[in-house]
Amino acid sequence: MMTDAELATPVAVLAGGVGAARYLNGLLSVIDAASVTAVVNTADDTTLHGLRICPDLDTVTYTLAGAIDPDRGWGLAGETWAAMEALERYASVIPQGSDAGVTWFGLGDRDLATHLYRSARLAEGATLSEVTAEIATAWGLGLAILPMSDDPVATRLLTVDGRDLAFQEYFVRDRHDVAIAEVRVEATAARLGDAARTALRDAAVVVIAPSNPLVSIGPIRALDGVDELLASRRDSTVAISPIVGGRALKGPAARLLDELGHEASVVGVAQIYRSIAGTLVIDHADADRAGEIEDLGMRCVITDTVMSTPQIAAELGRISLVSTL
Ligand code: FO1
Repeated sequence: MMTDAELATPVAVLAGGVGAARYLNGLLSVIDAASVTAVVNTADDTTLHGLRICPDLDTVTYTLAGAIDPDRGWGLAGETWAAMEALERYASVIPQGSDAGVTWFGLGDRDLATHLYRSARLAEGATLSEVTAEIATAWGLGLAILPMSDDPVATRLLTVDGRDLAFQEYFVRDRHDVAIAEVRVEATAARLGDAARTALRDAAVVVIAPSNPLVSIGPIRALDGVDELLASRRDSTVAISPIVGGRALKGPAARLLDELGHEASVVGVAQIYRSIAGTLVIDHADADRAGEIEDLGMRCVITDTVMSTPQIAAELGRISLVSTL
């Protein structure tokens, strides 16, 4: 592990789910967890079975605890599904219009414990920040994992055929296999958390993780003051492109960029981030686009960004901290 003197710390990371979790895992192998704050998207959150479910927070927590299912990228490894299977009994009696008994969103038996705990604590009046910290501690984690806000925020997607979908209806139920005309972040009354604001202000480096720029990082940016704060420290803010060779490694980022009028490439990502990040990290596969990124006024760093091994993730973590020095 390198010392903080060799790498810029403390670090604040804007995070979505799987890509951010893998990046953070690499980062934690090169610097001390105590100098890392993850500010995590909560606009994918949903309430099912009366339980509050925070997919990106849980993906980050489970990944860093070494407990994530490595193939799915969400939920716990070695999971069992007895509760979901038992719910099928009620499928034939669910009244029209009821949200009860949903099984298209898979909640594993042990994962359910996290949602039970979170929901009970929220019902007692705890904030999402407090509960998230408790869950991270229970999983033995030393970094600060912060929900972007303690207030409800919801991403909604308007389909080309006129339907208005909640994020998980789009992502999981419809398997993001539907054309989108508009992404809306409902965040009117939501505030960036105080600890998150302090971390983003005081970090030596802010890293925008390789997450979906529109539906993972977009909702964090939609909170009042976030873009202004990042723009004011643009030279020490670095983004990592989640698009490699015109494709997203996971999820619908490339398709969504295209549908919403952006170029599905590292140059399209640069256009989205150029006002808030001075540096863009891209993969070797896109080296031929570096000049166009620099023409947009960003520094461009080329490395391996496909985190197929812990060593590559660690090197990406290290490079992101030296790229703004
Ligand atoms: N993703 C799926 O594709 N199918 C699921 O059934 C599913 C369940 C699920 C349960 C808990 C959780 O924390 C995440 C879950 N995810 C599931 C992943 C998740 O909803 C998405 O990957 C994110 O929201 C996108 O970042």
